[in-house]
Amino acid sequence: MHDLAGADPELRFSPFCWRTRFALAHKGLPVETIPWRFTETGAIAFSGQGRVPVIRDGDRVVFDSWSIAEYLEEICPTPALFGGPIGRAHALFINSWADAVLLGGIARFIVRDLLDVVDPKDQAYFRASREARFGTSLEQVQAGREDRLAAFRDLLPPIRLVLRKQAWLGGSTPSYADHIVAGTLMWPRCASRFSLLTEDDPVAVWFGRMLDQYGGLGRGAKTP
Ligand SMILES: N[C@@H](CCC(=O)N[C@@H](CS)C(=O)NCC(=O)O)C(=O)O
Repeated sequence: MHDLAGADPELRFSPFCWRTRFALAHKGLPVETIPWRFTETGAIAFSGQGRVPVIRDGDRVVFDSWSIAEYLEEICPTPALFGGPIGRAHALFINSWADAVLLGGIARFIVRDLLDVVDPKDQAYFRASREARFGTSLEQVQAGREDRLAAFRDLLPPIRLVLRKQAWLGGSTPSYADHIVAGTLMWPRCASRFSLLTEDDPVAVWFGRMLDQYGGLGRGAKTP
């Protein structure tokens, strides 16, 4: 698996790669991760596109975290990531919500911090591409973040309400829905020292339990 890394090759902070790491661990499938930097497009050219995660399983190459989850479910049905077509359809909603709402929300708190952890050879590309996306400097995007925390936390009631009724987004055990949201929260955890959640937030408590799943895969991940 080609996995986004920082200047420190042990620092892995891609929210999409973390979704895949959790899904592979859920299936009990061993994985060798290969650190990848933004400007190393040649290293994943074999996949026909320029983003990670990319996995190679024998002759099969699969990219895009959602497609990888579908592939893993096909080759290794148990333990399930989705629990059937309806579960998969619901997980697709979570994936879209995480991409459209959570990632964009989190980016505004950590995008300048990311510049400090990406590999020096990636820094110019990272700044230019993200500043073009936001239409302003990374410093300006991140400015005043303490004042914006309450609005970010107000995005999370859909998760809190579910966790009030059940231990995991997947019900009595974690499912790919848990991997999507936890993978997304691995991004700020592994790229920044800024805390988005209070310790007593039910989302933080659930995330703590996710960090301890799969032999403490998330808990053991390097942080800045
Ligand atoms: N929809 C893709 C998104 C993958 C993606 O955007 N990955 C980022 C790393 S977090 C990337 O490779 N970006 C390359 C770039 O920005 O040049 C997925 O779910 O895997």
